[in-house]
Amino acid sequence: MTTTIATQPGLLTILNAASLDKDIRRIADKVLQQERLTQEDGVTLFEKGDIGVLGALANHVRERKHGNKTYFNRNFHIEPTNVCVFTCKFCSYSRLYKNREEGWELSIDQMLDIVKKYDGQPVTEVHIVGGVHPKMNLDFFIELMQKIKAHRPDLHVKGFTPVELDYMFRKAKLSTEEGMKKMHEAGLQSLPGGGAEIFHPDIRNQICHDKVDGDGWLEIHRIAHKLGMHSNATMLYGHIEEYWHRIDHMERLRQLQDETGGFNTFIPLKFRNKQNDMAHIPESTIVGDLKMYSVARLYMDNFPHLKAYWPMLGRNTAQLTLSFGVNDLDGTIDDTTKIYSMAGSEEQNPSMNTAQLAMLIKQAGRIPVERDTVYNEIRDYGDVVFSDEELLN
Ligand code: V47
Ligand code: SF4
Repeated sequence: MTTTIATQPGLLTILNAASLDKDIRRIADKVLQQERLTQEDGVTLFEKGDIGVLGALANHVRERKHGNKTYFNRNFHIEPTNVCVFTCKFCSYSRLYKNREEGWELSIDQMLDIVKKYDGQPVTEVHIVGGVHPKMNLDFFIELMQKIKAHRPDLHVKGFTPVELDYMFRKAKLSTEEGMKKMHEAGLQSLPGGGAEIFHPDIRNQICHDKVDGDGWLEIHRIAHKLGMHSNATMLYGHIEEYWHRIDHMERLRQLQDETGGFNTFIPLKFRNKQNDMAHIPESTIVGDLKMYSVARLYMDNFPHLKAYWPMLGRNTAQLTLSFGVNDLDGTIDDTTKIYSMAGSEEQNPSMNTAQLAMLIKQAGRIPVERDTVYNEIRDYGDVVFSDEELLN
């Protein structure tokens, strides 16, 4: 095989092993030559690639793009409601509209109080995520964003998935373009990656048939990108989908990214099976998770960043992902997101202060770098020594 760029000695040893499958060797060569992988290559990586080869290749690409840096940002979440008109089978979080007594819904003032709790603290982003409540309409969220921006103009507002946006725009009888423009003007700056699940209708119709479909999800991100907004993309993996559904999902995202360049980050989300209608499905193994991250890094060649959400994976697996393609960790300060703890996330109290998160990254041999939502670097923590007090708080 030809290797024209500098490769780590460990990677070369692995790739030169006589026992290496010939298809994997061919795909590895493409990775080293920075050639795009086909969908068939992607499925082959899942089916035939062992964890050592996939990890070494993904790490090679990760270090080629980002060296040793691992990004994190300081954000907090607002969850306006857990009431939801939709019936996704994997969801442990939503309470159906008809069972409202079990649900919560926050007023605009209550949500502003959450924002005010962070006054004077160096957070850079608020992530608004929740269920789809029929009474929380476009005007309600426009008012919320205007008030957040009036209170704290420098706070980046990342919020609302295409699931919520599609519902709001339809109710307001607006086209997606008109609706997105209004949200953007009111202060919405980026879209998070949620609601993507698995795009292919064979799977989507079984796990979340009643919310926006794959094409609708992609169209809302396309329009957001055309308005100059950035966004993330997720994939809910490890349930009833097959490998080719994962590749199909990543292919649709890769094509949209070729068109717009508006995605920052890809976030594979591990399906957790507590308290939902898919509880009978076993969760993926740690090896399965690390293979997922590795293939994502290799296949999504036009996505700059690959993010792991540590409260869902647990701290130890999150550290491991940093050697399997991941260059960004999410879930920093005071992250009380209920959507995951209810689904059986590894961390029942998913909060880490900056020192603890930076230390977790350092212990994995990487350099922690604080970023803002669009990956401007704020501070390199490589040489920072934390006190015991900072680490214990
Ligand atoms: O779309 C729901 C997932 C997502 C379960 O963009 C579950 O920075 C696992 O997308 N097991 C919403 N996952 C959250 C999300 C997100 C999270 C962190 C950062 C960003 C970002 C986006 O949560 C849903 C769904 O895929 N989810 N139930 C479950 N049982
Ligand atoms: Fe509603 Fe989101 Fe849960 Fe689906 S995943 S039921 S859209 S809160």
